[in-house]
Amino acid sequence: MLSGPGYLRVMGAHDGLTAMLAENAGFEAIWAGGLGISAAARVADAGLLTMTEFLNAAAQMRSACGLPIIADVDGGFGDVNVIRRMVQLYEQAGIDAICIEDKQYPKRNSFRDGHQLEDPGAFAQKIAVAKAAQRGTDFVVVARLESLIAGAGMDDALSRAELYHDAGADAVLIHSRASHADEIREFCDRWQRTGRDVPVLCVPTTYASVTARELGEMGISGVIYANQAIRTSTKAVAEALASIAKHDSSAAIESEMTTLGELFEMIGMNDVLGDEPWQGVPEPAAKH
Ligand code: SPV
Ligand code: MG
Repeated sequence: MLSGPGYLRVMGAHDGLTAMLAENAGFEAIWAGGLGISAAARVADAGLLTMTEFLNAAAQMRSACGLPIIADVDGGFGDVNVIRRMVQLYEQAGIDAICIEDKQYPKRNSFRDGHQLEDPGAFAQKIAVAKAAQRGTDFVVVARLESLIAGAGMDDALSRAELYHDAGADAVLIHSRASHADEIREFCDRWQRTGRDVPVLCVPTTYASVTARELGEMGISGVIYANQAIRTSTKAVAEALASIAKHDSSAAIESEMTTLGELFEMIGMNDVLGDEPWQGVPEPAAKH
């Protein structure tokens, strides 16, 4: 999935409908992101939702769109035994990839403070167990590096990346919250010099002015827009509801809303069976 030429643009979704909207907009993959899924439930992104809640959200996206799905699974929800079961459940649900991050429980969202990195060896073992647990050959395990987020530095990120790759990671995600892409560029340069042909993903939330194409030119294989969908919809809904409350009417925002016809089309209302009279079982086509 991540090993082809060029880079994937991966859109963060939090439910089936946003996954479908991402597919319609032309993205190449879905990020079933913990922040988005948590926010949609109005719960903090702090290791509070259970694995089942994360999995159900990803499975709903699976039903709603045909794109590859990379599921954010925080630190893996537990020890290596939990990791093993988690991989099997995600794979059975048709999820293409999981991304496990090297932070201790309870994790904090990467744009907050107070991070505790996992011991590198213990995390490498989680990756090895995850890879051993998959039943098919195509399932992808992404090891997410939080060294730059936790202030542990670039050397730590690179040595962990090598360790996680040796443990079987199919790809790494280098997370940065710098306001420019210098850290991403440096990581990619140094990673390429190791001679390891392993895809690198990134999340350009704070360095949003850098395009996916520019990140691709630095050596990035997957650009994840992790939270733009939930942030867009939150703002749009809040503004629309405020307008209706203020005017005691929705007339002022009619043109800003999806029409009922468009919504019906999106959710397959036109394919609902049973609205037409029973015609009997169709005759088989005549053979010549
Ligand atoms: C998420 O979308 O939940 C992520 C990415 O983990 S970030 O919020 O950028 O840490
Ligand atoms: Mg997350």
